[in-house]
Amino acid sequence: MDIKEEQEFLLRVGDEKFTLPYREAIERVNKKLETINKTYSEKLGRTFISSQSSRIKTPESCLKKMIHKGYDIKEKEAQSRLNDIAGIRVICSFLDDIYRLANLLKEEEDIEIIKIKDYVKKPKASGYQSLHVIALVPIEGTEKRKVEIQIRTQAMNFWAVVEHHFVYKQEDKGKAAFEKDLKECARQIYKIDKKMLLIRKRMEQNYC
Ligand code: 0O2
Repeated sequence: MDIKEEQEFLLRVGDEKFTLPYREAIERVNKKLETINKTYSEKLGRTFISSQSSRIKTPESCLKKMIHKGYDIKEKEAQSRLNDIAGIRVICSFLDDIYRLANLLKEEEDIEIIKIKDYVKKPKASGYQSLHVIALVPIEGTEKRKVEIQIRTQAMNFWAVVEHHFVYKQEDKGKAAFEKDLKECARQIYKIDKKMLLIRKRMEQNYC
């Protein structure tokens, strides 16, 4: 491990020069999401996006991922390899809203969807469910940056936040004791999400 190389990487990736373009890309997508939410909440007669939040990945977290993936510890390598330096999380109430939103993002002309990871149809081994949309977003000049938009239901988010804190980010072996129960909870959450969607559809037929 080259400590000097790592320290330099941490400084560069934490520098405003590196992070500013990502902030611009996030701002651009956030604005799009706000417009989409306004239009579709009116159209659907209910809240479309319950909440949205964003973050820039910390230099330490970037470094950890680069080492884990075996990438060269270089700022340019981080920019081209890491999809989630800029991350936006969008929470919807219903399963079908996840795909509705992904399709709406595909229709946006100035952003290019480069990858979709469907952990709703195919959850991760942990039980993690979410739809990840990776978009290439233009910023000033000819520059572009990747933004990972994680779209999930409120129920999926409840699971993911708890699991992220107590298991996903933990290194100790003790976490194995919770994995089975968490997987079972993730399965129950999927069932509940499907049931809530059916109930909503029945209610819509009833009232509309
Ligand atoms: P953090 O701290 O949340 O930022 P890729 O190069 O895109 O193929 P990557 O990024 O490992 O490889 O892809 P993946 O597996 O889709 O994971 C991206 C992000 O999804 C993770 O970022 C987490 O935010 C989330 N995630 C993935 N798996 C799990 C899981 O099992 N549990 C929870 N709670 N979240 C998960 P980071 O950088 O790993 O972490």
